[in-house]
Amino acid sequence: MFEKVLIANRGEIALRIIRACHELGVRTVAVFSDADAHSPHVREADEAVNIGPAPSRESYLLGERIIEVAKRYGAQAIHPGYGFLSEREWFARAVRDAGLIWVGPPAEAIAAMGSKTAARTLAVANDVPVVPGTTEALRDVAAAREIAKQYGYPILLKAAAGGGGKGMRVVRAEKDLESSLDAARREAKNAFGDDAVYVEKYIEGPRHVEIQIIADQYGNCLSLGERECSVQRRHQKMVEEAPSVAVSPVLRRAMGETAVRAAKAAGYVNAGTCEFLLDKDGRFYFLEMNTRLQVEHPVTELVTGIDLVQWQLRVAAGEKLPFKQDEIVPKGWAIECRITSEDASNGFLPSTGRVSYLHLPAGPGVRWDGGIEAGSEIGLHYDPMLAKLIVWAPDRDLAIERMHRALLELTIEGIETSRDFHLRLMEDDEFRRGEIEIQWLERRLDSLTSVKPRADTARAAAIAAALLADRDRNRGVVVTRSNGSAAASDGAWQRVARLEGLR
Ligand code: MV4
Repeated sequence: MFEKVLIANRGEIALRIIRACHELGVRTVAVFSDADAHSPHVREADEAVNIGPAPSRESYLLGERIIEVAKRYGAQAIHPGYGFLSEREWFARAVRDAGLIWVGPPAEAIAAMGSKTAARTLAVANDVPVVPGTTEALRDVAAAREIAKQYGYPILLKAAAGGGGKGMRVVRAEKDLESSLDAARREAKNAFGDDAVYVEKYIEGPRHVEIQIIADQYGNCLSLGERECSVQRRHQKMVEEAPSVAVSPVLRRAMGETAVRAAKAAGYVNAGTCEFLLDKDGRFYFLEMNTRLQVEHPVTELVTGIDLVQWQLRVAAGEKLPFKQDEIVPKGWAIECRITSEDASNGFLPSTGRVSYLHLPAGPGVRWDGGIEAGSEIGLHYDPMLAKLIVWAPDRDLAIERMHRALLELTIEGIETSRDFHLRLMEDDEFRRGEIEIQWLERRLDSLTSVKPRADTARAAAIAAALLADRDRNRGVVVTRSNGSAAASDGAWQRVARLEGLR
């Protein structure tokens, strides 16, 4: 195992990696920008080095500077986390060329999966099912018309260089083809500097299900099962779970074998994820591969018992995976809510300021992967994700109840967060029935964000106000100890109000 690892990231994922390192007896070097001088990851690491001003381009994206720091401080390896430099082929190569170990896939595997059309071509060549369609760029509208006729409407125009839904247009009828093609080309050109667009059959109402894989350097590659990631808004995931209600053991095995085949075809080593669309009839289609550790990795850890970050470090250090595919069976249910500094009731407007008070949930089956503490300044330089709240329980219903309970325990003051929005989500009947697909959240958004005050809300607010006023008068708070039956008839609002007031 390494003696020292540099973590080229910040926030919750930097802390997550520091914790894995320390459990393995590995010393850690953090890097930080001026904005993060007082951040928890800087304090928790054994050493920390300032690499520049707040903007990422002048700090966390300065690969050469980070490699210099690693060498100067005697780190043998670099873990990139997610985002920032994690999927930059040139950085993976530069780390290797500097004589350091890259805790991630080989630069060649990043390249093989980097272009969406290259990944699609690789998939087709290896019997990995993809959505029916072409891969070559469309020449003109006439060609588009021919291909659309062949596959039948609706079709989806996609940017060849694409990602994140940019340069994507659904076309439902031939009369809209020309204008949609122009629009997709324009958007692709603006976003990627390449106006190549190709055609896929449009899949209606699919789920986004992804398979976590991990591979060692000796040709062993395992599927760690699926994550259900359909609850997303504008391509930002909000809730993830493992397993998926839509995946049977038979389907899990088929998708797992497919993901492993795709990974092996790319010469993959380390942790990675194959993204699929899963349609209403249980057919799955490979979309792309994420060649990094993902935000939502904890739900997989909780249902498999496998510490993904530790195993990333172990396989990077040359260890062999000791698991057999047959032994990897998901146990129970895990759910993750991404806690962001966004005001859901105001169009998810980013919120900034100082975290003036923070109370974290705890108790059975609760995990908090956070990057903030009381006093943290939340600005606009980085991603609004502050933390992940993750729960495990024996089944899905219990996991939803547990997440609801944990969210009620969570208090973040000083900034707006997505906490209340997640509470409403956990209460939603369709979500509770597992009736979710990639468009579900955006359809449901209005009813989730404009919560009509219930009849007893004003009364609950009055109770809270009275309790707070009482506290502020410094007379001590009079707690009426409610017995079980009284608490049940109180209703949820009163219980919340009482709790908030007493805090
Ligand atoms: C699709 C699709 C439906 N049919 N392809 C969006 C981003 C990208 N990487 C792939 N995406 C999609 N491709 C076909 N043929 C629907 C989406 C899609 C989506 C996919 C995964 C997660 C969220 C999504 C949200 C909107 C659309």
